[in-house]
Amino acid sequence: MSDFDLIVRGGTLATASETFAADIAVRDGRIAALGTDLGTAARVIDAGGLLVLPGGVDAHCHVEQMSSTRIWTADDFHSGSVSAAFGGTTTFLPFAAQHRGQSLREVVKDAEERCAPKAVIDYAFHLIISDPTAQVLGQELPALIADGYTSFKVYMTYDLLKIDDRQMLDVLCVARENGATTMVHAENNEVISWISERLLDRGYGAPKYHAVSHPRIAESEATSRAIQLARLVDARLLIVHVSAPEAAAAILAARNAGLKIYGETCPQYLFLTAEDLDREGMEGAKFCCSPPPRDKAAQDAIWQGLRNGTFQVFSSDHAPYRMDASGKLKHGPNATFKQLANGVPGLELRLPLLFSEGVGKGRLSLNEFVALTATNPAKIYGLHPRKGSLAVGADADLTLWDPTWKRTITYDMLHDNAGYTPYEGMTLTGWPRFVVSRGRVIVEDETLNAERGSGDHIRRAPEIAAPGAREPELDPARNFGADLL
Ligand code: DUC
Ligand code: ZN
Ligand code: ZN
Repeated sequence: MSDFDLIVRGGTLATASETFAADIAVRDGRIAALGTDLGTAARVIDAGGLLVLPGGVDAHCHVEQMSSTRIWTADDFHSGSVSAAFGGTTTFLPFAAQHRGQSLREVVKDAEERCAPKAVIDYAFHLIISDPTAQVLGQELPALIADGYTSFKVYMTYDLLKIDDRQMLDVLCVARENGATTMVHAENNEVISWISERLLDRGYGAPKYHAVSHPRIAESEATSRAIQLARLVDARLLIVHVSAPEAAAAILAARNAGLKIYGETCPQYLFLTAEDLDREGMEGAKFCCSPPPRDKAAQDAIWQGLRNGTFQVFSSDHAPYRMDASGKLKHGPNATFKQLANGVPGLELRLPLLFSEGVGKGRLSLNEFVALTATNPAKIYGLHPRKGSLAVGADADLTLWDPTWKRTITYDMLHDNAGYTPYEGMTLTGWPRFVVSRGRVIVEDETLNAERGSGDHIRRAPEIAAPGAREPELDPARNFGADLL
């Protein structure tokens, strides 16, 4: 009889704050001991030369979700979670999306029933609120928050999803009073639709005009407005998928002013530019997402934001649509930019991209990488310390990372259903060798070993803050934006 189920021996452990050599022992799906000479185990993994990281937490992905224009994402909860696992992510937070007229409770039930039999990694759901009726605000939302649905996204753009400022204030107040976090897609809808109409009137419908119709000013104006609305009612707000330097600056200023404002960015804003939308024919449609990728200088500003405390969370915003009539080209092979489903895939490459180009190229420390991709999202969304940490008692969710493994990305090596990757041809150094979810080795030798439905729904609890309570400690040593002085 062994002491433990699993020992990971001889690796270098990295958390959001420390890097040290230790073995990890696992029992009943949890980390049972950290140290050396821990005893015997049913299975021992030699992690010599590998980094042992908390499994990634992807806090923003659209999986088995129908868009407001009734296009389903290419991934269901099986393919999406498999793809995430191969990329070193062991927990994801997809959306249970409300379309206007729907009951939130039914939306949640539907998402859960779809996900439970399919997911191979653990999960929790954010809500999307597009119809904040009196019934939703007064009854459904408070009840769902009490049941652990403690985060929700709202949109300031997209005709069928957007809420106005008054509705936003209502949602922020319900979030504050019930201990939840609001996430916002911040782009000015009037600016986008005004430019779009003028472009289309003049016959400019190619994919590249998607970027023209979503200018930086639309993003920064909405970001600043959202921050002021949250400030007015003292609510916690996270700005998702930030691409514009001016929006990043507004977030940083708000954080330095002590507001409960958080920021998220994504791979597409580090590795793609608006020029990608200008590829031959409809190729550019593969890169159409909102907000759109900007330019090289904006990429640099987003990297800076990852270092200086503007962004706490690095998510994929995985929104996979195939390049056919089921997805991006629902409106035909010559669809205008306004008719294209918005989104790019990214669940599987989120960690390898940030590790290779961030840690590998000296832009981020290993500990910052762990904080951005696992620990901070777990803390902000109420999953910590169970997820996002390497502590005794935490779930044994581990990614055993080979920092020297060099591979060139081709779509064939990935496991999602999008049919393409925007990152085709990039060579990255640093990939996961083993992925462990609650003590189960689910990826090994580039092979999946996980049953459909073996992922668990991780229940969260609302955070009822006492008056004057502090926000989660993410990195107390950080001097936000000191590099800008
Ligand atoms: N924009 C969104 O708001 N959601 C999904 C993907 C995208 O591009
Ligand atoms: Zn969005
Ligand atoms: Zn999104």
